[in-house]
Amino acid sequence: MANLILILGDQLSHRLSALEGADKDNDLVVMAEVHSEASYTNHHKKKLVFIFSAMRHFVDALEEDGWRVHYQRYHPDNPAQSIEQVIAELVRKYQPERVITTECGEWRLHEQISRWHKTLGIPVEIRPDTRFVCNIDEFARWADGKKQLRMEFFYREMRKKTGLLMTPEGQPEGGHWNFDADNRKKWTGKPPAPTPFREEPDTITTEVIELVNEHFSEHFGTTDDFHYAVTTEQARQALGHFIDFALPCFGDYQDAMSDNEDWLFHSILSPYLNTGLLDPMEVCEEAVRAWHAGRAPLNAVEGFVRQIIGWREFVRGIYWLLMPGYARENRLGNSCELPWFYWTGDTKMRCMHKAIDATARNAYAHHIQRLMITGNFALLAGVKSEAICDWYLAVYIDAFDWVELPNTLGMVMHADGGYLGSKPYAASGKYIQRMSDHCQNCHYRVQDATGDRACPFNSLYWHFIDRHREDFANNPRMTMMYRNWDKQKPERREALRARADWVLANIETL
Ligand code: FAD
Ligand code: DLZ
Repeated sequence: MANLILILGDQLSHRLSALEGADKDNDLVVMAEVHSEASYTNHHKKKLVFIFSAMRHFVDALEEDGWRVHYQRYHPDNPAQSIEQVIAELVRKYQPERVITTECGEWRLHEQISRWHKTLGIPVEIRPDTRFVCNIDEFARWADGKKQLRMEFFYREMRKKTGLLMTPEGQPEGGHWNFDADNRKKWTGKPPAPTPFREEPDTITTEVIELVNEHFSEHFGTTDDFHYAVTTEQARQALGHFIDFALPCFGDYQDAMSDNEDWLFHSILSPYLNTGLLDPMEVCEEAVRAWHAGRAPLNAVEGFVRQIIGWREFVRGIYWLLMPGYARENRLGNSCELPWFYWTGDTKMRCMHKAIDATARNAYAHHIQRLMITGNFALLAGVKSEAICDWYLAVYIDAFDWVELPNTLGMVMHADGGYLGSKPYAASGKYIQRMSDHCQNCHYRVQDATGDRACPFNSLYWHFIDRHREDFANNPRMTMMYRNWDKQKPERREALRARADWVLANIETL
């Protein structure tokens, strides 16, 4: 045999670089469901179903296409329980010339694979992951010499590089790079939010659901009502569904939250993008086509494209630029344990309950819930970075280290000292009230900052500002917050501190 071609569970693309130029008659594609990948975090049960089912469907498609595939289905008694053990077994059995693979999405596994030439005595060729618009070296060149990295400037480079939403003269369509100012509307039920795309489980998915329920019953969440796409064809239908029904309002309600709607106008495409079922350029081009056809406004399409060729590429660049040290950053010195209600949703804070409950049911919460509800609370309470990062890695169907870590540690927790974001997204209950209808159904009173029923976000917000004066007082984007804090009467500041101390001491009871 010539080569082993290793394809990981988040590399399910027929155009994967590892497959380029391969010899279908002699090379062997290797894919494996293994305990080590299924258990490095407390993966949501729906994430396990999604990955295993998508892997199984992908193998069927490869075989139909004439590839020879070695596929290991999960069983707790399999002798090989890690990717490395699977490869080691096959190296012994077939003595291939080399292992070919595509850059993986996580430092942990990347380190292991990079050592296989020593540990397994086999040459390993790691090819660049061409599923991204910007490769790792290109990002490093862009970042070189910059003190702070700003997504907005990186995004403009990606717009120029891809030509997306650019005029023939090289100018941004509509005369602006960014239409975010138009994208901050509160949603009050109209227009109605579309029902999300649904794919009912087929035989393969049903089998996997049984497997996950049997062997991963202790994992977070539920397999009930699994309806995600598990093939490229289905994921393309999900993309079409988004373009037809949600994209037109995506921009307007991008920052909105609702007590009654889990998905609002979001695309729910991240699981497919992150596993290779969809290609980012294909997705953006489809959205731009909708704009050209007059089926979606520019603020929506630009906002959507920015998330994908801007934020998504930017966080990946930062991950590979700064790992492995990045994962250990905790610059705000946080020491609070993750409150248990992050796992149960059992809290009287309505917004937190709603975000965590949706997460447990769907393995999904939209960006603003992740950033401004569960993330904001962890930031204000000073939860340990490692603990909150591990939570985000576990609970979402789209969570992979390269994208989860910079979003959580950098964007939410500001634990990297502001490398990713120029200021922390700290916000009081007022923001949640402005962007949602949660507060009107909450046990706590959003208009109060002190007293037994005061919204915990309010006093925690001021506590955060107060305790991090040294970190932020000189940040020009935070000047106003310090001015507001300083101009409050000393008794008021004491009362806010006391309420926040109580909240922190009794966090499990909130
Ligand atoms: P939409 O709102 O429809 O956005 C369209 C696409 O843009 C998404 O599918 C996604 O691919 C991309 N995108 C949007 N925002 C970001 C972003 N900040 N970073 C990277 N890509 C982005 N996204 C993940 O894919 N995996 C994660 O593990 C993840 N963890 C997160 C953790 C925290 C604390 C926060 C604040 C954000 C995280 N995000 C993560 C980013 C974002 O919340 C999700 O990509 C988005 O909610 C996915 O839902 P959607 O497909 O409906 O997105
Ligand atoms: C997430 C995941 C899970 C749950 N299981 C597997 C698996 O059994 N086999 C596999 O090849 N990949 C799996 N994955 C995806 C990997 O964890 C992912 O490739 C790495 O974290 C790098 O992003």
